[in-house]
Amino acid sequence: MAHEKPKLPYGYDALEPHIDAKTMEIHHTKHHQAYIDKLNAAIKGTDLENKEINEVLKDLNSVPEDIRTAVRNHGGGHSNHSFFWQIMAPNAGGEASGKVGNAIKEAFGSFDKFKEQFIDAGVKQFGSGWAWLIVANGKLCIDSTPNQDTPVMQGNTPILGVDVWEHSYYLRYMNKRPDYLAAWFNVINWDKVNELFENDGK
Ligand code: MN3
Repeated sequence: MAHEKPKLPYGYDALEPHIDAKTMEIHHTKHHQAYIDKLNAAIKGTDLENKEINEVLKDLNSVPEDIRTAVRNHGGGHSNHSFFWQIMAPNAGGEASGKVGNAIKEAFGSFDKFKEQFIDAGVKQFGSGWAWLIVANGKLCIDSTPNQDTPVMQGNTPILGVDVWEHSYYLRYMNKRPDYLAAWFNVINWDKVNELFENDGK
């Protein structure tokens, strides 16, 4: 089964004014689709075609060497963007609530301290990549990855992640990545983050 792009669970303009409709449309229809097309081309005719993408990314060393880089980059891109659409929502944002809200306070001292450190991780990720909130060995941590790498590749569980590739913010924020990251906190879908957190809680 070839990989397919998940439908965006809201309209392209639903995250305005924080994330503009044009960026959302190009990001979803062009960038995400390109990762999927290149991933499908790389794994065509191999047994990887029938595996969940995160199962493949967890064990990159077992991917044949001639397609490993393509699977890492484009499979990572497919996984990361499928995740990204879900952890944003209209009429969302604000302080984290529920179990993850409590866990964030416990791990970082306060929500504001968490927000500051998370934005800092996104700002300091040199070049393209992602900033993450992950569960690693049962503990909440902030992480960042270059390119389309994902914490899944290290065996960790992302519960929140933000794309800091320029294509995710340049039309509205131009070179001001910190402004994009601050605005992005207004569209975080904490209900979904709680669901991801509780599922990993076992
Ligand atoms: Mn992107």
